[in-house]
Amino acid sequence: MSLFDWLNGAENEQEPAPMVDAVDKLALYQRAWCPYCERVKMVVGELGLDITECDTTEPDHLQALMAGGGQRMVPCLRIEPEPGRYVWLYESADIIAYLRRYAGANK
Ligand SMILES: N[C@@H](CCC(=O)N[C@@H](CS)C(=O)NCC(=O)O)C(=O)O
Repeated sequence: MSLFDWLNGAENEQEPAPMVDAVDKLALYQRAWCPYCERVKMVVGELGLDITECDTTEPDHLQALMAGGGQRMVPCLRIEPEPGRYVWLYESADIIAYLRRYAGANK
């Protein structure tokens, strides 16, 4: 990183999650009574996205989330940029930003 980048706070930038070209490459891990999940699901509805939802009160889904993402926290968006490779995106605000970017790129 150059001094210029460092002075501009580049060390705080996170690598953006990879974009996909189809909604079947996304899955939303969530559960009922989670306000952060509801926030994401409202945006999913607003954007008209038909995203698979995985309920983490089901043991198989919880196990997949913990094994893949490393935390049990929901919501988490599972992104499959290449067959069999998964990126797990936590944080409702980051998920919403990603979904808006996805909807803009896949009109
Ligand atoms: N900052 C996170 C907060 C998410 C959060 O706190 N989710 C709760 C459920 S509402 C959770 O999964 N907590 C951890 C746990 O239950 O193990 C976000 O905005 O997504």
